[in-house]
Amino acid sequence: MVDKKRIFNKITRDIKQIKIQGARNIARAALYAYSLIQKKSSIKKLKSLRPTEPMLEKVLALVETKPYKQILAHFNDAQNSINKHVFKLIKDKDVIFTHCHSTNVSNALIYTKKKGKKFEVYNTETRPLFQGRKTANELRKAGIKVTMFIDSAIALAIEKESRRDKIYANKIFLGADALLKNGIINKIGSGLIAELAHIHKIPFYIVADSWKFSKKKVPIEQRSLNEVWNRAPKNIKIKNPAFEFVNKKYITGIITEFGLMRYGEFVGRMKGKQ
Ligand code: RUB
Repeated sequence: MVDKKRIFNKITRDIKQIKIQGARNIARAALYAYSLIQKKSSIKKLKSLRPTEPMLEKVLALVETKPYKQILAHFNDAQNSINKHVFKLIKDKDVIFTHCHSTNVSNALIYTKKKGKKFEVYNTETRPLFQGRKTANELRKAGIKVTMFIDSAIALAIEKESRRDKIYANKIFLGADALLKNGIINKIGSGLIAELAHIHKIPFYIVADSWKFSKKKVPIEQRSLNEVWNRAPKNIKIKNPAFEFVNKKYITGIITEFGLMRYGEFVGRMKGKQ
């Protein structure tokens, strides 16, 4: 029991401190944590850790009615299906742009590489917590060529006009924390990327497990100011939103375990669920 409590507490700490990050990893870890201490108070605690995570909520609601193994199986089943649909979309010589770290995106890119497609990836470092390094490392280990940009260089990575060497991303794949009726929520910076993609006519795809869908209002998590500037002078105001909303009008398509769809089509399919 003591050990279970210790592991439970470590998981909650790691989620809070973003050592365990990304909607899918958070939901999976929370499912495991709950399996250790199956109490109502565990659900309450786990849900409170990251407020912008419908998948976390969904999994913690399912634990009341479905067996652990059945819920767990969904993560890989959905990912395997997503991988195959992303594979179809990627062509040789593509330059794929991504932001932050999304397991749904990374796994699909690694699968596509393993299946023999020749493409490269541009990504952003993702301040203040640098999740872009995790993405770059994972992809590099899988043999994918990665070029990482500082966040303020997003335009250089995706605007044709800015690049003298005529190399720029020709497809954008972002993950999502929440899939809503009118658009998605993902890491801060995603809105800017979406607008640039729209202006420069670069296909902009969301790659996400459908369990991230929510009909509820999803709050945007505001994180500690110390992440931005540790011991900043007292009279400077700092904002540190973790996520932002991206309107569906910018989304070329969404790839879930149900395949590639227009965003409205996906929402139609989810009607009646949750
Ligand atoms: C991670 C992030 C990811 C989504 C999707 O933010 O915005 O794009 O969570 O990830 P943070 P996944 O690092 O603050 O958790 O595909 O892994 O579910």
